[in-house]
Amino acid sequence: MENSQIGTTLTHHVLLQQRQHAKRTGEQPAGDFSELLNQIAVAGKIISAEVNMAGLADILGVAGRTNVQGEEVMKLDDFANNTIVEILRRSGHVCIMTSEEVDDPIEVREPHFPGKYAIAFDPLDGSSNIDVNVSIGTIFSIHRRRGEYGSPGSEADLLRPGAELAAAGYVIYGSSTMLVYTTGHGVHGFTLDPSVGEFLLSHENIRIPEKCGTYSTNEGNSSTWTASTRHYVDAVKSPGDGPLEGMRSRYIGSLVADFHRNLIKGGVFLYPADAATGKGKLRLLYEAAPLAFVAKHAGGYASTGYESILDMKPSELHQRVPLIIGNRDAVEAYERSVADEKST
Ligand code: P6P
Repeated sequence: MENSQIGTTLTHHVLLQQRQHAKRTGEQPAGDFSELLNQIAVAGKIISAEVNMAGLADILGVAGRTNVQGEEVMKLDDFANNTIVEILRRSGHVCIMTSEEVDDPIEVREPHFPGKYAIAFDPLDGSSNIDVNVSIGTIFSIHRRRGEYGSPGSEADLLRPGAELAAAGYVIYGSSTMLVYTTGHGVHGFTLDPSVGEFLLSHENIRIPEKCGTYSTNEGNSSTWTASTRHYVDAVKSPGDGPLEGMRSRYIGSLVADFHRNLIKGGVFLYPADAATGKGKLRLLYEAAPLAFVAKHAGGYASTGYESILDMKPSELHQRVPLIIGNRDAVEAYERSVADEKST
């Protein structure tokens, strides 16, 4: 008889998921993934504690500079990056990583053991919002490596379509710290109880609501938009009771916060292509693809406007893409808007 007063910890939940996987497939879980996810959770807890101090650090005038003791105080995104790299390196479950903060791939070499996963992450997305106390987040994606177990990982282990991901998720540092992840069997949210230092299951099997009541985009960029983007945004905000009309606007300017709100309440986020260059701002490997994987398994969808984000084969680690993500019908309507423009 389970003791329900304890709540479901992340570790317990992952083990339950693995037992269900074992029943489905007959494969006995090795426990590697649950250990890896727990290490990501440890990094999230460490970063959360530092993020929550950031405001104080600023008051003391030490953020990002040399503090009163003459010590170099790391910028928070460097701190977050170093924390994740070191924890994953020591985990023994990662053979190679790529980070938004580091140009080259980060290989795991002796004395650490190169494990069977390849990780891409944005250690602290939206970090420019820290000084104004806006929610920010860590985004991660996990591929099972292709090379021989124990051999060094390679860039090829990372440059794979999001559809092949083993897992993806994010940690959002907001009014509370939450970890949201999926392995393809439901999207599950855990809220950090700082009094015990545990992530406890708070949002089991998240499904993006049917109604897409919100659009989220930086309308300050509208001069760079294509005609189809302008047409789409004008349509969704026009008065009306249609499923894709009369939407309210919400834009935080922090991808994880905007995505998480839409996941919980329904909505569509757009960082569309620049009409002049055809390029987007957000990164494929550690922003668009992991969030697209989460969106898919919560019943949503993500596209560049031209193709599914999860189908894209990355050409390089820090590749940028346009991103339209959220309620499936809202994203597909954007794709139709783009197709209509191409056909005229
Ligand atoms: P803009 C934050 O800098 C970020 O990378 C994402 O978190 C966010 O969605 C986007 O850029 C905001 O960009 O051009 O609207 O300020």
